[in-house]
Amino acid sequence: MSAAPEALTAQLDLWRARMEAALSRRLPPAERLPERLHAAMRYSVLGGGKRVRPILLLATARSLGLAEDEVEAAACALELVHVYSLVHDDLPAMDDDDLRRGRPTCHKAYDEATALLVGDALQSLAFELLARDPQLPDSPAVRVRLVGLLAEAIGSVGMAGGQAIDLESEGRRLDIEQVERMHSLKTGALIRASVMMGAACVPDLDARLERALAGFAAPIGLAFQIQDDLLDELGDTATLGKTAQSDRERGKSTHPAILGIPASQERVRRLSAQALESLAPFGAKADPLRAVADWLLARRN
Ligand code: GRG
Repeated sequence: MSAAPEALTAQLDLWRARMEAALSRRLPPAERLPERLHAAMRYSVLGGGKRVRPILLLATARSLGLAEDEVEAAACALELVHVYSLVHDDLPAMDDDDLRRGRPTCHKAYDEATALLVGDALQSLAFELLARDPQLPDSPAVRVRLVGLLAEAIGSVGMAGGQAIDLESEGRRLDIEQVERMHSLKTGALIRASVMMGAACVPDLDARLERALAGFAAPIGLAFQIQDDLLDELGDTATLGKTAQSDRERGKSTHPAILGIPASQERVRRLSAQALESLAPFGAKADPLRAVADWLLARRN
């Protein structure tokens, strides 16, 4: 069902190059006042990261027959809010990390106040793009749907809420249902939005296809986070580009900590199968999404 590995690698490289250029064009130039803030925004966003969320949106768009140009600004908005969350998460008040994407974290390369402002400004820019970017479909209804989906995904009933639960539960033992609920907010909500924002760009999308995409996105979001926790446990800092074994050191409740490695890997396999089953109504049209799902769950960083 999925693309050959070389074809997929070439496609991922093309999508990443497209996103690098698209993000660079939409970020304020480093020479523009206030220069230090703009330089720190560009430092944090450009030149790294897998671009998972934009790639999920681009693959969804392809499966729905949309042109990539039409969704490029929405893909940028997703990456901007994701980078905002990483920059804030790395701060001493949260996870206190020195390394991100193989480089010093934003507050190490600049300073803590700048890192706070970088996160704030990236979040604002994301919503400005959804409201105003000329490349998005010229429909106020589509733009309002996109704003609503992204806002809900990252607020207190989405990513920020999941992060709050994660911080509150450090050093406490959660059961596996509580961990999965936390993950579905902290990571899953933005992954789900990446797919559903593609769906939102199609006016009058068939309800069966919309349900199929929602049924794909939820298990993929959870499987992605479990895979991330497995990589944290099994990977090394150089390959990951961030500090390995950090969850264990912080006493975090994760799938590997609670269930062990083999059962966590089995959970990823089951969630992945559930996600792929959900795409059945698309037939071969959803092959781009199937290929991206395979890549996400076989990744090494
Ligand atoms: C600060 C509101 C707020 C939220 C922070 C994203 C996040 C929530 C915390 C980062 C720590 C973490 C492990 C989150 C889980 C999500 C995740 C797997 C993030 C890393 O995403 P990747 O692998 O990173 O897509 P790259 O660098 O490739 O973009």
